[in-house]
Amino acid sequence: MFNLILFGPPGAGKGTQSEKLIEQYNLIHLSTGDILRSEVAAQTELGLQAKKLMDRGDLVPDEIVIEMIRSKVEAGLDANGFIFDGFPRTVAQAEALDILLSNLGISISCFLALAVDEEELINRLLNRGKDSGRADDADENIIQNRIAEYVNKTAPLIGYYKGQGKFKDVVGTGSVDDIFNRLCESIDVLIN
Ligand code: B4P
Repeated sequence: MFNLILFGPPGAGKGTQSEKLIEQYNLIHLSTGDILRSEVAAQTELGLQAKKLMDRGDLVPDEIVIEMIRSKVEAGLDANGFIFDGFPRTVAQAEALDILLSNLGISISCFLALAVDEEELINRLLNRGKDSGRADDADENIIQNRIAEYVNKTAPLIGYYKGQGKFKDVVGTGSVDDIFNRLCESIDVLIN
């Protein structure tokens, strides 16, 4: 299996690029943001709990997202591989993912990090907020909180995956197609 973590700060384009990568490489897309938003839309107990945190731009507790991912991975083991989009977001999530995958006899193949500067991130998210209906895109203070959560809790994953020799950074600015081509170049080196 080829198992990719697509990493980056909020608004880096993880969701945008994952949509294209799953087509190109026939992978299963696992976005914890999308899964959480579908729980919110279905008004499940988990969704109601998560909504308050997401609307403020805070991370949802590790135990919740780890359990969500566990069931999706176990259900998708006959696929070519997975793209993890927005997960892991803390070192505890990364450690839990390593244990989950190793118990299933698989592992992360690479960790591609989209690099985008803060001004561009804020512009993209405010822009999406105009018509997405997402409360976490509507207000610059909430976006700043999401970026702070990223810096404090998520960015340490770069060191974690560098330690495993799986880290590769990719310029995340420019056209969607240019960024996609850069990601494909990094992936093709690994799978060919
Ligand atoms: P996510 O849904 O993961 O969202 P994201 O970080 O906002 O976005 P992404 O990087 O995917 O950006 P996108 O492609 O959409 O998380 C939302 C919330 O869920 C979190 O704040 C947290 O509360 C919770 N959550 C999720 N996972 C969690 C976890 N593991 N643990 C705890 N909590 C968790 O792109 C953004 C915008 O930029 C779009 O409008 C897009 O069109 C635009 N764009 C993309 N590429 C562009 C380009 N090249 N040029 C210009 N614009 C571009």
